[in-house]
Amino acid sequence: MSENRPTILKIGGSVITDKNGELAARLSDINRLAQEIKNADIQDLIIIHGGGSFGHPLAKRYSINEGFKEESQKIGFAETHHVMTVLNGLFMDALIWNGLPAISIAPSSCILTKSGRIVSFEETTLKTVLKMDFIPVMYGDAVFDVDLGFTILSGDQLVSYIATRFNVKGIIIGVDVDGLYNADPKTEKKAKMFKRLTLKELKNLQEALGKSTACDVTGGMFGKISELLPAIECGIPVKIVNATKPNYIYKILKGEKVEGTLIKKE
Ligand code: IP8
Repeated sequence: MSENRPTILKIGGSVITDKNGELAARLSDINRLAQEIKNADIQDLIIIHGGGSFGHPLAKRYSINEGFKEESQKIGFAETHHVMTVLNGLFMDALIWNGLPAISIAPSSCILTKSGRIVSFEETTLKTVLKMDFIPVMYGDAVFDVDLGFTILSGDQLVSYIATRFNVKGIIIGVDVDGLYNADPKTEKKAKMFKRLTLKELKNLQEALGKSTACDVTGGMFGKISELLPAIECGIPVKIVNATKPNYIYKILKGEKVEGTLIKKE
C-alpha cells in the first residue's frame, strides 16, 4: 500500500493520435510509450492523456465546450465521450498487455464542472487505486456542467486539479515538440525553446506562446500552460518533453536528464 507522493505523466493527444486526421490513433507510439513506462518501473504514477483526433473534432463539430444549447448536441456529447473511451481503451490495452496494472477512471463519471471549471471530484476511487499501487489512467473528457449542462474538460485542467490536491511530486508533460517555445515551432522557423522558466518568466511570456496549428478546442499549448499555473504556484515542478522521441519518457521517469523545458516556481 503506497502513501508516497505520485508523479503525473500527461501524454498529449498529439503524441498518441494524428491530429490532422480523425479517429487516427498512433498505435506504435502508444505501444512504445507503454513499454517505456513499464521499463521505467516507477511507483506512484498517475497517467492522464489528451483527446487528439478522437475527442477534439467531435467536440468542435457539436460545440460541446459551449454547453447545451439544442437537443441535436446530445448525440455529439455522447459520441465525444465515447470516442475518448475508445482512445483510452487503446492506451489501456497497451499498458495492460505490457504488464502494467493500469486502471481507467472516466472523468465524466466522477467530475462535475461549473462554467467549465471542476467543482466536484469524487476522489475515493483515485485515492484507493493509488493506495493499492495500481496506475490510474484518466483523460480529457466530455463532462456534465452545473451551469452549461455539459462541456469539455481538458486533460490539462485535470492535471493541475489533481496535482494541487494529491500532493504530487512533479508533472511531466509529453508533447510532440521539444519543449515550450516563444512561438509555434511548427510554423515559425525562428521559434526559440526555453530550457528553464520561472513562474514569473512564464507569466510574462504567455501572450507570446505559439498556438497549435491543428483543430484543438481546448487551446493547444497556450491553454496547456495556463492550466498548469496553479500547480506551479504550489511549488510543483513541470517538465515538458518530446514524447514522440524514443526513450524520452523512459528517461524522464527514471529521473535522467532529458532535453525539454523545466518550469519551476522560482
Ligand atoms: O486534449 C480534451 O482533452 P485535451 C478532450 O487534454 C476532448 O485538451 C474530449 C476534446
